[in-house]
Amino acid sequence: MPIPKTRWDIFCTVVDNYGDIGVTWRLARQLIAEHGLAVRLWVDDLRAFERICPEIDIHLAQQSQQGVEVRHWPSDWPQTEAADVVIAAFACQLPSAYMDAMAERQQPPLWMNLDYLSAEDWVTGCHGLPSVKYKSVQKFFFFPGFQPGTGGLLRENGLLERRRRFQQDAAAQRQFLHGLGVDRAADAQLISLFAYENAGLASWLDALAADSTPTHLLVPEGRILGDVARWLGVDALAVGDLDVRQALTVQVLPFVRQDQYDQLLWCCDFNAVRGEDSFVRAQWAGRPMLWHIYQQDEDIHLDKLDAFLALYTKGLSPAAAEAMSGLWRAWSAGKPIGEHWLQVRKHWPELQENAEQWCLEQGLQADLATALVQFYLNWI
Ligand code: TRH
Repeated sequence: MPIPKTRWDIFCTVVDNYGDIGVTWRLARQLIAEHGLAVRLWVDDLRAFERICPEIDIHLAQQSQQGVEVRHWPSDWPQTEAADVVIAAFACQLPSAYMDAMAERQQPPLWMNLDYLSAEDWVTGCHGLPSVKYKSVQKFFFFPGFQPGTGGLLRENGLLERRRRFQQDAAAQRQFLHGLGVDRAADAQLISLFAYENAGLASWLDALAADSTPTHLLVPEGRILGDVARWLGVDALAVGDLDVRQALTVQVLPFVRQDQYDQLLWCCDFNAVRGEDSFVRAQWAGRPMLWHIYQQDEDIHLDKLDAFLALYTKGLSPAAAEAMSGLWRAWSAGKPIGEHWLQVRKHWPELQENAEQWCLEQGLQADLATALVQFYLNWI
């Protein structure tokens, strides 16, 4: 059913890092490109936005980027008409004047909270349920997820086909990597490393350095660089630095634009990712991966980690599942992972197959943007 041309407002507060803006920026673009909607994206921190989209002018209150009307979300809220659909990303609190504007509309808008991603079972039961009400305006929970009955994952049309074509095109990969200053040795495995600070890193780098297979480790600049520098025995690292220790070549990359980051994941044999958005993108890369989960109070992130592992490893042999789970749990706890890595290497072909199979299975679900639009159509 074609969707009427509606206006959508997406609100994003950047709590920290890049996941909040990463998710909402992808969503806004997809709603426009694939569903023909008019989307405003309200962001309180344009500097974080600029890191993943360098065209952003951090001084502008309003600008158009790839069809998205990007608005700086100022502390003194301007009088604004409320949209037909309002998405508060990750439980952010809307400006009270905007809430009043929603309530004043003749036809109240559809108001949704786009929640954090979790593989836990309870998500299926809560997705789509009504939440609080403000005057006449009802808010709904919208949960992304991996299982039928959730809101699914962000996945643009044709993404998996593009990814496969790229992975089959050695010249395109070489050219892309060359653009980042990466010259991959033919026999080296390529690994990308995007993670929070992690005391377990040294043991992994020890294992990679001592390995008989050479590794080229690509590290986009960010929070893990201090641990990498310590292991290398250097004071600091900067973009472009390249150091070799035995079988391991470590190279620091610039923080690239979001689309390029996808391509980087597609090039690599193994991707260490974190948070939420890079975690999902590594799944679409169809390659074995390692997740550094975002830490939460009272260790509730560990339940999320186990819930995902239970789904992700269900197609694996018990030995491979145990190796993978051991690696992931140790990494997210900041424990040494050298031994776990060696275990995982024993099951490599199986893990590669599983990564592709998982990607295919997830690709059968409706994507998150389509699920949001469908939710709206059902609601009207
Ligand atoms: O940056 P993250 O850790 O983000 C988040 C936030 O901390 C958030 O508050 C928290 O709730 C969430 O994690 C769970 O990790 P994430 O989600 O992977 O976001 C990183 C974004 O940065 C993602 O969109 C990919 C993008 N990126 C680039 O565009 N270029 C790069 O070079 C790299 C390394 C990442």
